[in-house]
Amino acid sequence: METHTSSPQANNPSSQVGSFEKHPKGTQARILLTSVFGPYAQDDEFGSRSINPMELYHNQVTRAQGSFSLRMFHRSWGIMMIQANISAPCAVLDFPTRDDFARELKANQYDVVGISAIIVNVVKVREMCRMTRELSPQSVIIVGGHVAAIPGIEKMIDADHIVRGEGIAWMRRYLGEDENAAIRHPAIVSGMRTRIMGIRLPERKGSTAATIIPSVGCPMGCNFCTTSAFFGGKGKFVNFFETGDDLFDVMCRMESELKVKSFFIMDENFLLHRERAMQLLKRMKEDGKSWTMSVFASANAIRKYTMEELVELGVSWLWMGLESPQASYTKLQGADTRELTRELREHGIRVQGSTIIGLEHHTPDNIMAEIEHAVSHDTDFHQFMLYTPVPGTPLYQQMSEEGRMLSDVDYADVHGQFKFNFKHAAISREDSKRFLDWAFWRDFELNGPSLYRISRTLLAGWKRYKDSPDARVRERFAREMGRLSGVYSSALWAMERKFKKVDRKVSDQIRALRQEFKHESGIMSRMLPALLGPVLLWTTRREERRLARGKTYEPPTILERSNWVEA
Ligand code: B12
Ligand code: SF4
Repeated sequence: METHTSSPQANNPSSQVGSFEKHPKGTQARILLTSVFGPYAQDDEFGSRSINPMELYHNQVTRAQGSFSLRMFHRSWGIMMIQANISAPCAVLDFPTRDDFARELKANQYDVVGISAIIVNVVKVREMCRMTRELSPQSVIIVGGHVAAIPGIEKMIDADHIVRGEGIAWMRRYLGEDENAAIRHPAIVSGMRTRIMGIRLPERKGSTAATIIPSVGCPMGCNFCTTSAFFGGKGKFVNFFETGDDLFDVMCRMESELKVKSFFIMDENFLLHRERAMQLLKRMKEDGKSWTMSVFASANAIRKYTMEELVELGVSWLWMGLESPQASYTKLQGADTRELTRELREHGIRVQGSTIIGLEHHTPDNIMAEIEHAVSHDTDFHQFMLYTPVPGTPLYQQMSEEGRMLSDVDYADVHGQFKFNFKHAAISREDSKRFLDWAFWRDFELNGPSLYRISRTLLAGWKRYKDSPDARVRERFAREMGRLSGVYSSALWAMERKFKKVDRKVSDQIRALRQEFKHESGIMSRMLPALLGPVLLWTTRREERRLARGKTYEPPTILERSNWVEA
């Protein structure tokens, strides 16, 4: 594994609080790796917050879209990666309840209990350390993940090791294994229990993308970015798969193990590494792979590619930081993000924009115009986040030095979806939430449900590429159209009716798109809306009533063992 770092730990991307000693049992040690306990989408004394559910879209992207919000859970990939790369007997416990965690501790004599968490969940970590000391006193407690960046964390929780940064190398070292051995990528289904318009989508093998994690960190080093800071900051990151060939091999393995052709590439700035991406494309072409990829990339990285290259690579969903038109981030320099978004969508690439509310130059007078500008990108999805100084980042350091951090804000509320945790020059804490909520609402009001928008982008891509001379590209769009056109048309049928009374303009736009789908679809897909449309309209209305009654969703508890021998 290569570490792109020139930090004091030149060949040691992770650091820790406390002294380092290998575990005496080495690879014979029995290990439990766990995420923090739920339930999550509720307000409680352990730091759960109803506004902060364990859902990507509903938490920070489509949360104002009611029954049209995309609901979905993702596993805790960090501990899955660690489990796949150690040879000790290991159990991963994902999304336990407190009872599940207690039961697992009592049922097995664990030598090591590893807890993975982010900053908002620090109180849960404290409770889990307490429970481990009580129920499994022989266990060494190791805490890793972003929570480790909290200043003074060692005094807040009772753990033996607190690991900052990359955890695979650290854990291998701790168990006396070769920390530089090649990374084994686990088979990860990217999402589960997907729900939209009041129905849960069937989970057939191959129907959901596989997650691939090529690297952690990002060398761009934006001042607020915790992922970049946690893995070394500006100029640094940790690569798990160095070359396009390495990535191609992993993807081929996932294709056959999980029966997928679609990949969610969990790399903060995948397109930045052009050489690797182009080498991957070369291999894809040689082997006739018609894959689909969802990637994160900054505008400056996207600009390194032609639209044709992106389409040939199979990029079909792209998460791009828009931040603000006034922002001076290097990643945005020279980019007309509105024009770029339009172009990407015309080529069938769904764009998820990300905008920051409460940057330094924002004032009550200019913020509405900035939100309007963000919304005018008409992206397929839009994430809004408060400007948030998070421990470990350059921004946090700067705000602390300027004495602007608010000392009485609970870490459980530092997630960017509530209120400022610092003193802003012009916007009050209360107003920060109002502006944030308004941004979500405005995007929904103006651009309609994201489901409508992604249907439109798919259709644009299909019309452009259905006769493409490149068979791989043709096949990809035909596959997506074949799989989705009937379902999308049915959803559009229901949406059109749903919006008739609320917003006539949006309803008419949806209708026009539905007609286009009808024109482009096969006979089955043309007939489906008459049957499925009314069902979706009914489930949508039922879901609305449920949500109004306060219904929330929680991920299932999952336990997976590897190299296991019963004690
Ligand atoms: C997937 C994801 C989620 C999933 C959560 C899935 C889950 N099961 O927890 C969802 C979408 C639900 C989610 C929600 C939230 N998330 Co989130 N999420 C991510 C994301 C995109 C990927 C995480 C990942 O798998 N990375 C790849 C793995 C390999 O890296 P890793 O997890 O960091 O693990 C490595 C090390 O940290 C370490 N490690 C991790 N655990 C352990 C344990 C031990 C024992 C050891 C030794 C080492 C170790 O080793 C691993 C391998 O190197 C990251 C961004 C990112 N790129 O990392 C944000 C991120 C982790 N999320 C973040 C935040 C803030 C949130 C939310 C608060 C939402 C929000 N408003 O943004 C909520 C919280 C929900 C809740 N109630 O807890 C922040 C964390 C900030 C911080 N400093 O704490 C991140 C970094 C995004 C960001 N840049 O702001 N998230
Ligand atoms: S480009 Fe994105 S991932 Fe990279 S440092 Fe900036 S915000 Fe973080």
